[in-house]
Amino acid sequence: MSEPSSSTNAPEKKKPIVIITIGMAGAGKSTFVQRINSYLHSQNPPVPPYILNLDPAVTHVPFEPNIDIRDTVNYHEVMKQYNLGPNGGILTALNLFTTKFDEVLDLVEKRSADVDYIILDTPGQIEIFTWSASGAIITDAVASSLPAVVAYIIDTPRTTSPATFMSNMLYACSILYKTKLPFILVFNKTDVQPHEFAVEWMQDFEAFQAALATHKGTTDDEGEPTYMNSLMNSMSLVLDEFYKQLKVYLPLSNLLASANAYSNTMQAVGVSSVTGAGIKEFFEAVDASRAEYERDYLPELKRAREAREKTLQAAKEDSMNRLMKDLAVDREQNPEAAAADKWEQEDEDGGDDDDLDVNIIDRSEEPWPGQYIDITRARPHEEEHMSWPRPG
Ligand SMILES: Nc1nc2c(ncn2[C@@H]2O[C@H](COP(=O)(O)OP(=O)(O)OP(=O)(O)O)[C@@H](O)[C@H]2O)c(=O)[nH]1
Ligand SMILES: [Mg+2]
Repeated sequence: MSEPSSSTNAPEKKKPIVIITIGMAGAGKSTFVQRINSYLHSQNPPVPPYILNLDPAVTHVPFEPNIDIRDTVNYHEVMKQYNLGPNGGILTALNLFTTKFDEVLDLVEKRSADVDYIILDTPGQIEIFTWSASGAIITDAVASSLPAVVAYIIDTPRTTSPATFMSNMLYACSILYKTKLPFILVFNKTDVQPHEFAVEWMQDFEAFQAALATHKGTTDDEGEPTYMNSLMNSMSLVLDEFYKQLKVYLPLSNLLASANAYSNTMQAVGVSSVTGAGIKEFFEAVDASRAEYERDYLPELKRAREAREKTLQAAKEDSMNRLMKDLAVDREQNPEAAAADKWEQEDEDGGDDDDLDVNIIDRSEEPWPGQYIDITRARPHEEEHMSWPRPG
């Protein structure tokens, strides 16, 4: 009855896509987040993103985060209270924050009608996010409710040596396989060092082999190839498989039209967070990732959920069967005790099954210590300034 355009507009609003920035310390993650933030604000009309800062130890972030881990957990207090060093402190702060991540997700989901991009800036020490339980919980929680993509930030000037380049790519490879999310290799700082060498190495296996051969340290004093050389050669064969899925975004967008046609898991783009070069291409890669998330990640997620539910159901049935068997054996062995066990009959008129049901329901309704960790109540401390994130 009403105009079709107005009635279809609202349901057609795409879900926002979550950009998870990950990268080695100092690769330029925060500067990159600032750059994409200002790029999105400068669009016509502006599309302000929703930003989460997950680095508890940072003293200054070059953007205004909508949710900031530092509002929730005081990193210095955590270090003091738990007697931890800087990395343990960051990890524990992230763990504490993760216990309340459901509330964060609620806030994010509430805003998803108004925003197109949600950006996560992660702690400087890459392994704290990529190899901790909290990092995995946050990534999975986000990716199971919204489309998500990993932006792997690479410090291009620092990866010009073949060995460093390969270690960085192996790390990228491990994160890709761990998260299984669409992946964008963001070669940052191209104002200092253009990333063409990296594209060549990824696309031309022989070019990388040639670079390896001339690299110092790959031959010993007598000119014989070292152990390092043969290790790097075999590693580069592994990476060649990883690169096969690569699509490279060049600033010549007419090249992209044909490239978009084939399926891929990984994209590469060169940017400068300082000058803003390549940011447009980065967003083209993000848009392509949304389709990939829906095509590859979502069905896999559904399959995993169904499998988990089946396993849970089977485990429940199994433990119930074992409980019933144990009860039967118990009664057989102690007929007197079973007869004297009047509690059941007094308490409940129904059969055994009903009695068990009542117990389960009672337990689940009662709040019990392991059910929910309230960090503010669990460790009351006057100096612990934990407050809850303010919606932006
Ligand atoms: N020339 C140049 N410098 C950059 C670029 N991006 C970041 N930087 C510099 O790299 C340094 C580190 O940048 P950050 O954004 O703090 O890096 P980060 O990855 O967030 O660092 P941590 O969170 O501490 O690991 C800063 O001095 C930035 O100015 C870039 O595109 N070009
Ligand atoms: Mg940072």
